[in-house]
Amino acid sequence: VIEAGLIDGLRRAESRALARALTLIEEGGEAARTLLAGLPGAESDGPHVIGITGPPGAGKSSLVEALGLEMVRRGQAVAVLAVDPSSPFTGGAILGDRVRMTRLASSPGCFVRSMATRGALGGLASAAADALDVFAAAGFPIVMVETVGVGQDEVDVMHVADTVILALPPGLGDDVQAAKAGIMEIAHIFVVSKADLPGADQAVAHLRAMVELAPESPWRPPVLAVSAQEEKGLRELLEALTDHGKLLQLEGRRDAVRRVRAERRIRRAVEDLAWRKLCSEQPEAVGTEVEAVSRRHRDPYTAAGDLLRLLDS
Ligand SMILES: Nc1nc2c(ncn2[C@@H]2O[C@H](COP(=O)(O)OP(=O)(O)OP(=O)(O)O)[C@@H](O)[C@H]2O)c(=O)[nH]1
Ligand SMILES: [Mg+2]
Repeated sequence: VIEAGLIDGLRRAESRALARALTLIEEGGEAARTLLAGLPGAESDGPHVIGITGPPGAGKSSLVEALGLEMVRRGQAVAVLAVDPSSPFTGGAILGDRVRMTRLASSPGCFVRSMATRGALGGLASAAADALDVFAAAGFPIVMVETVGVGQDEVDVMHVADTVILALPPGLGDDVQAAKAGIMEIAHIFVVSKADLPGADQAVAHLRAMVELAPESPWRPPVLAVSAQEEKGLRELLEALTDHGKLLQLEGRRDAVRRVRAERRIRRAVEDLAWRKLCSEQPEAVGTEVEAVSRRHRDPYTAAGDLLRLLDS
């Protein structure tokens, strides 16, 4: 189902092959699965995956581009995936405008792509994880994944990252809680973005006080002030990223994270495949159970148990 030469193109990190592969991933379905099954096995540890999240307009894309350009200056190739759950109906064009990383996108060896939603089941988090397999096959040492931090879907997307940066602009004050609690918990680095604006120092102090409250752990999330516009604080942020990357290499942490991630992906695939199989092979049984549960004649767990038994036969 997939074009000859696509996998070879990916191995060589050709932009056209990458774009094509990510379109297939985005659409989901048979072609995506064929592609994923045909990707070469891991020869290295895979990329350091850096997640960047935060409220709408927090300056995430600007931060990703500034960081990416700094990495390029240091001789590293970077891939960026901007995942946008908020506009499943807009398609590519508007998204393309929002992801203004033109300087990074045109840097040699770099690749920038936005991804809206996935046609098939599985959701954004699955699509993001699948996309990372493509970037790994292309040999990128660093992949940055941007998503707006507003809901559970986005927290799920951030689970694909080794290191999560939460970007919060000054002026949020006590509304830091506006950022989803779940995202605060998975952040490894807090960035006060747009630090050239007034109120950055207070925001840093506020976040530091909050981080102090967290229980003792091998990694205490640093709080850094960064201005993408004035290119300030980027060096410190890169250092923090490197430090966190090193910590992950210690004591097989990376392997443990990888196992958790693999389990999550398989679990989602099992759920999807089982559900799809039921809907295509046993539509009447599914319909009967939906009716019974909606009328509270049955509970969903009994219904699920009965439907799963149908899969065995
Ligand atoms: N003053 C200042 N403005 C910035 C900085 N970084 C970004 N901005 C501005 O903030 C606005 C949003 O920036 P983006 O980088 O698109 O923010 P985003 O978080 O990616 O936005 P969404 O993806 O739409 O949620 C733009 O108008 C930027 O010019 C900064 O360091 N300082
Ligand atoms: Mg953005």
